[in-house]
Amino acid sequence: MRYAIIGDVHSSKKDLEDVLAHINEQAPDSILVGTGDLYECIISKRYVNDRSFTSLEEVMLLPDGFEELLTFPSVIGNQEERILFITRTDDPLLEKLSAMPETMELGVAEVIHGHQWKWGGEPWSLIEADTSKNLTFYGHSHRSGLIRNDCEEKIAFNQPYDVKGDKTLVNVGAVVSDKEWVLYDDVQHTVTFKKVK
Ligand SMILES: [Mn+2]
Repeated sequence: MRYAIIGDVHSSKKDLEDVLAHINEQAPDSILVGTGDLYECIISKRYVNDRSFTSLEEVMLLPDGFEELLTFPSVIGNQEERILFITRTDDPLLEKLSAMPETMELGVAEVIHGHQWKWGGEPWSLIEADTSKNLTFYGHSHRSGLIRNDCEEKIAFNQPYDVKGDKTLVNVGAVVSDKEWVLYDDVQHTVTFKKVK
């Protein structure tokens, strides 16, 4: 089975349309899976404790037709968590957000947004990942990357990387601005980083 893994869309409809068209062209048989932060919360995290809101339009970017593109399952990101934290409404979209799981299993692999882990330093990067599988897909930093056995490797696009056996972390990059995604083949045990030209 092949999976097209995408995330950090941040409500960018145009970038998502371009990535979905690219996936449809390069791997039409693949199953779409999201790594979270599909939506952009427009309330800064500095103000989350100040007040709550009663409509989603006040707290998030929702371009016309964007929601219709989100036909695939996704784990929850920090943007969705913030939207949930500050909004009180019976809008069914809020219910959809609250049903997004923290992790998803793809056979032997796992998908998580990654904000739950320890990040920091300069440049800001992943310090420690708490994983339960040998192969984990995540996002959050908007930086495509591959960490095998705690060693970060320089990646090239369109080149399959073997992910069998080793403890592997795959950052699938961001749809917003970068138009990046990852193709995971669980029969060949490979991941291929992809980017819309
Ligand atoms: Mn994030």
